[in-house]
Amino acid sequence: MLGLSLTGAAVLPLLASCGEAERPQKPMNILFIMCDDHSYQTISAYDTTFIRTPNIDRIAADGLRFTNSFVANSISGPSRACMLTGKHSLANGFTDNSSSFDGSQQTFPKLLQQQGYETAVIGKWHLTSEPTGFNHWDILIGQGDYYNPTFICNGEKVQREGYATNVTTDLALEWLENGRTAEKPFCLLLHHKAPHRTWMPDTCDFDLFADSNFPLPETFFDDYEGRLAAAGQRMSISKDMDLVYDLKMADKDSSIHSRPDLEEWGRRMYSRMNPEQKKAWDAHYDVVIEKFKAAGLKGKELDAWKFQQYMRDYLRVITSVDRNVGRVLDYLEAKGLMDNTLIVYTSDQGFYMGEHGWFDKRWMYEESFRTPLIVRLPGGVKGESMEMVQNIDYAPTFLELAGVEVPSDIHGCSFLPVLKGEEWEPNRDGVYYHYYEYPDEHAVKRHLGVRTETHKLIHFYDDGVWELYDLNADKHELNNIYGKPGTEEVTAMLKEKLEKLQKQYNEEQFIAQ
Ligand code: SGN
Ligand code: CA
Repeated sequence: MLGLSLTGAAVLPLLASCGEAERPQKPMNILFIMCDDHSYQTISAYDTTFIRTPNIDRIAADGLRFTNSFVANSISGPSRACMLTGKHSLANGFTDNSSSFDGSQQTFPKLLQQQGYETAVIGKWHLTSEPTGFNHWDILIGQGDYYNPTFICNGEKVQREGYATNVTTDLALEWLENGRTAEKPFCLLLHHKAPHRTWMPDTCDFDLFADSNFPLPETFFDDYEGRLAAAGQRMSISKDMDLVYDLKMADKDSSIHSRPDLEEWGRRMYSRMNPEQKKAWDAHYDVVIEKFKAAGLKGKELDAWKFQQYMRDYLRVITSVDRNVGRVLDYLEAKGLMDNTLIVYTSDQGFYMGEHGWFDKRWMYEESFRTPLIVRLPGGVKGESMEMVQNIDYAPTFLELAGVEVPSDIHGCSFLPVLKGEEWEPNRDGVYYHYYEYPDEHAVKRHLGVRTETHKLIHFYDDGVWELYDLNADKHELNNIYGKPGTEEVTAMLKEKLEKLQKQYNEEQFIAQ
């Protein structure tokens, strides 16, 4: 027997349909789909400016779309560690991408296993140490590759032919069909590499968006006035997005050059492809390269071209993600699993689609602090939620759903009541954020802060610089009003909230003196 607790509203639905009213069903399965760097701006359930994502929207149509969904630390490894543990970065020990996850600590997959769940992680892992708490794991190495990626499957290296998003989905479907024990509830972490830099599309998607002309974000030519850290960053589409590496302008007579190390990396990624993939790649990019060379763009025209080219590839990669999400949903439908599976779609953080002139993430500014979160609970509410949830809340939500008592050392707060349309009292007043990775290639200074429904206070503590934004009056966060007359009261109130949260999360050492 599974030793499962089947009491309480947490286990939905309790009764089987089709006249099996006497026999309680097993607890809800959990399918946790996560992409890497997928912006909410490029999911049509959130925003239709750039793309339609009909399959991700299928989850939203039958579930809840969180508008105010935040991460605790906007970068891959740390974000994943926050999700697994339900704890902020300092407490879980994985503060930046150079860390190694201490796999001996408590995680939600381990607690689910103890409750009788079968657990698996397939795709991007990015936590350096080997996964623990999983019956099955098949992970990409580090960032993983788009073409013919190498995985580590339960400890064994395996290279697999094909495009990462398709291959990862194949592996997930194979595990669902033949790998798991059908009698047990499952928890599957299906974590894609896509759409991480350098946004390499699948060969079948090259023709998409070829004639699109995307609107430049209002803040594309931001001058960073009043924001010292933003002015010092290195993630600008204009200055830092590489023609050869990021935008694939490696011409055959080598007349276009960029940063030598990045050119080398670009060549390495190309060399991973098989002859057929290379042929399709060349047939597409060679034409774009010739047009680009003939145009001889400079200055703002060149910047705008880079933005268009970036968006085209990024959106092609998203198209493949969406198609593969559709394959998984079709499978669940065909197998009758939709009524007994919680489906989550999210990203490890948000991403800049040219806002402030940027790509990448890391900042506590909205585009990277917010992350898409769509959750379909069978029998749960549908529509949009404005509750301020955070990725440390996923673990306690899954645990409550499974009927596991949430350990008291978990920082996050289960939002299962929100999914059921009930009142929600989170265990915090405001959302806390802390980013640690400096120095780094994108030169984002360490910072922490608190966000409420109306304001955001950020402390770049290595430089003793504060920023304050009124989110209602200044949705693009262009006007830092810290220290301006009239802000004394709101600043004091936010500093108090910040200090309280730092104490709650045992981060006293970072309290500003
Ligand atoms: C790589 C990327 C960076 C990116 C980090 C972190 N460079 O280093 O642009 O910020 O990953 O991304 S790349 O040349 O290797 O593409 S994360 O989402 O995995 O944390
Ligand atoms: Ca990421």
